[in-house]
Amino acid sequence: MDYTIDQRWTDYTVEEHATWKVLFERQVGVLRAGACRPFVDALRTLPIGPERIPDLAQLNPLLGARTGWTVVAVPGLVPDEVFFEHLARREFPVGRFIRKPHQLDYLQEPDIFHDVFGHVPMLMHPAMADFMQAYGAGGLRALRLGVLEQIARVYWYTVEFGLVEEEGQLRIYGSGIASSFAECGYCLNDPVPQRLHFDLDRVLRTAYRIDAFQACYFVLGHFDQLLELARIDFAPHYAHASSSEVLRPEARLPADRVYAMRGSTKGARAGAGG
Ligand code: HBI
Ligand code: FE
Repeated sequence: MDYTIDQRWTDYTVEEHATWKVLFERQVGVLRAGACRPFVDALRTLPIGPERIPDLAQLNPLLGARTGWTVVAVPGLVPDEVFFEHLARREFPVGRFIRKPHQLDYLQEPDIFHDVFGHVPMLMHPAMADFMQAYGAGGLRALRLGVLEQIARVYWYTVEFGLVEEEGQLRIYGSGIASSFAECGYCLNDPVPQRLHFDLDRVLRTAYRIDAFQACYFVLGHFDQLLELARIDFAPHYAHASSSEVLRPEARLPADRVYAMRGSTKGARAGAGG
């Protein structure tokens, strides 16, 4: 049982399509300036628009041709093992349902807006495509090794809440940010959260919040870093993280490379406080 269901696209109501439209239009507005180029370009290429909830069957030919990924519908959250098995097969499970009008700003479970608008554009990127598959295989292994919490942090701080350097600016590629109206501005411009250069060992031991804006974002210098993560053996890194204390997201270490200037990658430096 892999939890996949029929999307039953024709069953979406007029109200549900209208919810999609509200979400889509306000998100495109905030992402025009803040999203990385691959995200924006893929969103333009894919049959994802304001007027209707996307039909997964129409996404798959393009996605498949570009990176070999497919999307499948599921009822909502699926067990970790099932989720990882899908990813390891280059299948991304998409929650079939859409949030209710009173949940526009936040809901805990991934719905079709988060999963399609947030995740699918980056699945068109070859590095993200390989990384997500490796994460699925690595997740199955992490379950056996008892280090699920650690590997989940890598997913959280890349796929869900990752930032990337682009033309000397910070840009959004994480789907948890890209599908959130308020966090798009917050992650780039607010002085409160810290933005640290991505470091695997640092990320493996950094706890995260699921119920508030992130206190810490990790920044890739380049998407090729995801290919490197897809290739390496995490085992020695798990061992290192297991022997270190877990860090709160607000924590700052001497070795952290901090992005000091708001919205800019200028001033990324090691060791600075405050
Ligand atoms: N199921 N549908 C769905 N989507 C997710 O993002 C998801 C999931 N199940 C488990 C899960 N994520 C995470 O807990 C793992 O990445 C650890
Ligand atoms: Fe997600």
